[in-house]
Amino acid sequence: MGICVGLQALFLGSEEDPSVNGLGLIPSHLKRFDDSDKSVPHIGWNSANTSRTGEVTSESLYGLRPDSKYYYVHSYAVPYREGELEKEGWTVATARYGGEEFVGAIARQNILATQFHPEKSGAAGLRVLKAFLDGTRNSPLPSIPSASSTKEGLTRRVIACLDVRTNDDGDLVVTKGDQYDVREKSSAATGGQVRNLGKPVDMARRYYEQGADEITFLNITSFRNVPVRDTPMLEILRQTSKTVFVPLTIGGGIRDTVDTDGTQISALDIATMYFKSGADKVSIGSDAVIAAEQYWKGGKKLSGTSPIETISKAYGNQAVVISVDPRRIYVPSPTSTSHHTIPTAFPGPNGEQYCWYQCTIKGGREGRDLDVWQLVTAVEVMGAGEILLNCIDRDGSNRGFDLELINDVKSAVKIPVIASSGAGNPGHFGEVFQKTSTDAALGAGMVSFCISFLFTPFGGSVGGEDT
Ligand code: 1PR
Repeated sequence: MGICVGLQALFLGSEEDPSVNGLGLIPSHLKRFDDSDKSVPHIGWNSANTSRTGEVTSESLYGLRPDSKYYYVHSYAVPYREGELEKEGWTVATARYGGEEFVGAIARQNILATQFHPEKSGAAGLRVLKAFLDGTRNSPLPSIPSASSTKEGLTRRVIACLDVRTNDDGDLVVTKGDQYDVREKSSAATGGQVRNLGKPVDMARRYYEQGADEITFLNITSFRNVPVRDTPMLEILRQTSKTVFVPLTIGGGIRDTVDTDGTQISALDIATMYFKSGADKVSIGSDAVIAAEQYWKGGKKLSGTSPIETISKAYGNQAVVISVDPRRIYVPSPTSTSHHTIPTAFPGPNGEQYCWYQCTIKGGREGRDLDVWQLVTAVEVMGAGEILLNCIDRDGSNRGFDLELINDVKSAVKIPVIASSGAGNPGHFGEVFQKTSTDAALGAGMVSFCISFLFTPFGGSVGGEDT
């Protein structure tokens, strides 16, 4: 059974590296998705439909269902051409992305290969793995899916985020900031303590079971005074990946580090430890800002040594997320600053009609002379695969996402963007999906209080299983 690159290796070759031949078992090549009309990589939940032309099918190939969605994360795909592979004896399930139809899964005799990740596709994906292991190639569909439930195309992801840090007793807890301030203000009993929403592994499992499309852990304070290899986040990932079968992203502290015994550990080595512990993506915040500053100061030259470049070179750009922590800076006119400004419908305290977004590092504690447009365009060139677009002004506010910021960043890059900060109710997710072209939306504060909204059919995905 081949998964993702395991499917790709069965073909003759790929545009990704024309000098490297595939095994040549299947007579076709892979090509890069066209990014003129959509984000690339293709990240998220899409179909794997053997009844491609929409005719109703009563049989399932290895547990695949036309009304289920499966998790894909790739930039190269096998274009589907009717009959080309079937005449070689292959059964093909396809998906569509923008105007392109491509091979989602393919089977012949004792071979099954999937472009999507069944191990990260929730219940729908686990069903495919079980069918393969049981040798159940064909089985009757439990119920004939309705045409509406087999809606083609990529759905938009709803991501549950857990900000994780040690509390003052040294326990690792899920916390939540209000404009990045995670300490309780309320009663004298809890005043000043780190807000404690619960245990990371338990909460991640609950979010998965209730339908989250992805889980993101942000380690908002690097774990001091412990050897890197004992970092509690590694154990959290190992435990979480035993019960959560959707993609896991880990951020916080992905940087070149000096261990407690003085040894140098590279960002790539830290990322490798996280990947080996169960992470699918790593998120880089502060060091991405530093690398982008050097990129612009150095005349847009790549150093080849930034964490973004080294990790995406080793693991692919789809494994690297850039977490952006911007805050609004109001200006009376675009000529008031050299930074990339936008007109805003929400004037500043002195009636300013324009603003720019200042990048920050260290969890918002330090503002930098770099704007979000400079950051996201630089990291895209360095090989980042996705942008996690937070917003300090909206963080924990329950006032909804900063739609102006999201649209501005979406116009600047081709890689997927995750809208983040401000979600206070399900309607905010509907609003960001309807008023921006964001590829995904993330919630932290509200998700910990009412995740069941994930089943609200507002265009967000319903995870690997239609409910
Ligand atoms: O700089 O590479 O070590 O990464 C640090 C990471 O930790 C960054 O991703 C940074 O955003 C995050 N971080 C650092 N300090 C805080 C804090 O809150 N004091 N979290 C923090 C920032 C961003 C999201 C947040 C969303 C959704 N929080 O995690 O949850 O804004 O908010 P919502 O509750 O409104 O939905 P590095």
